[in-house]
Amino acid sequence: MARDKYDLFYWPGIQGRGEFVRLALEDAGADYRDVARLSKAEGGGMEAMFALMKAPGLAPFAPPFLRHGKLVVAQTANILQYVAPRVGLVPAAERARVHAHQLQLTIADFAAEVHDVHHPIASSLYYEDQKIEAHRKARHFREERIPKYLGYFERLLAGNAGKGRVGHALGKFSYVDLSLFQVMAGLGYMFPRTMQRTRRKYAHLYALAGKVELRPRIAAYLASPRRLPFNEQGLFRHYPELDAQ
Ligand SMILES: N[C@@H](CCC(=O)N[C@@H](CS)C(=O)NCC(=O)O)C(=O)O
Repeated sequence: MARDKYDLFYWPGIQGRGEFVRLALEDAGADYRDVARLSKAEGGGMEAMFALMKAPGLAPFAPPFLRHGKLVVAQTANILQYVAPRVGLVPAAERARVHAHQLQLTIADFAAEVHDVHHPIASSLYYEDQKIEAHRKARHFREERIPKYLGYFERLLAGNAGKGRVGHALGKFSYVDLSLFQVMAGLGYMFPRTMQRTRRKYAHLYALAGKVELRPRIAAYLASPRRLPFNEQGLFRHYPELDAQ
C-alpha cells in the first residue's frame, strides 16, 4: 500500500509555528511537501497557500495548515492531533491523546506569548515601532512567564523520568516532546543570556531536548537545508536588547 501523502502549507522563509508540524512529519519520516517552498511549476508557492485560504467553505484562518487527501486541517495543535496517530507519534490510548492535545494547546498559548514579546501592540506594526512596549513586555516574559511555563513542563518531565532515564511529556515519546525541543531551541536563540543561566533549573527539559536532537531523522533534518535558520521574521526572534543584561 502506498504511504499517505501530506501537504504542509506555511510561510516559506521562517520556522514559526509551522516548525512544530515539520518536526513531527520529519520525525515520522512522512511523505510530505512543504508547498509554499516549492516553485509554481511544482504546484507550490505562496499562491497555492493563499488559494486554499480563499477557498469557499471551511478555509483555514491562518497558516500552518495540512492537506491530507481532500481534508484541510488548520491550527497547529489540531494538525498534530490529527496527524500523530496516523504516523505513530502518540500512544493509541484516548487518555494519552487527550493529554497530548492538552499539552500542545499549552505550548500554543506559550507560542502566542512569545510572539507578543516582539509584537506587544500589533502584528501589523514593525518591531521597531513598538520597541518601548516590547522592552517592558520582555522583562515580564523572561521573569514571570518563562519560569511559569518551563517550570510546569519541567515538573511534568521530572515526574516521568526514571533513574538515568530521560522524562517524556506523556511518559513515552510523543509529538509533544518534539514541540518541547522546539520551545527550548527557540528560547535559546531568542534569549541566549537568560537561557544560559537555566541549565540546572530546567535540567529535564534540556535532557529531553538533547535526546530529541539525536533522534536519527531529527538529526538528519536539522543538518539539512529543509531546517530553516531562526531569523527575525519568525516566532522566536533574537533582539539582544530584549534579553537579560
Ligand atoms: N493558533 C494558531 C495561530 C496561527 C497563526 O497565528 N499563524 C500566523 C503565522 S505563525 C499567521 O500567519 N497569522 C496571521 C494572522 O493572525 O493574521 C495556530 O496555532 O496555528
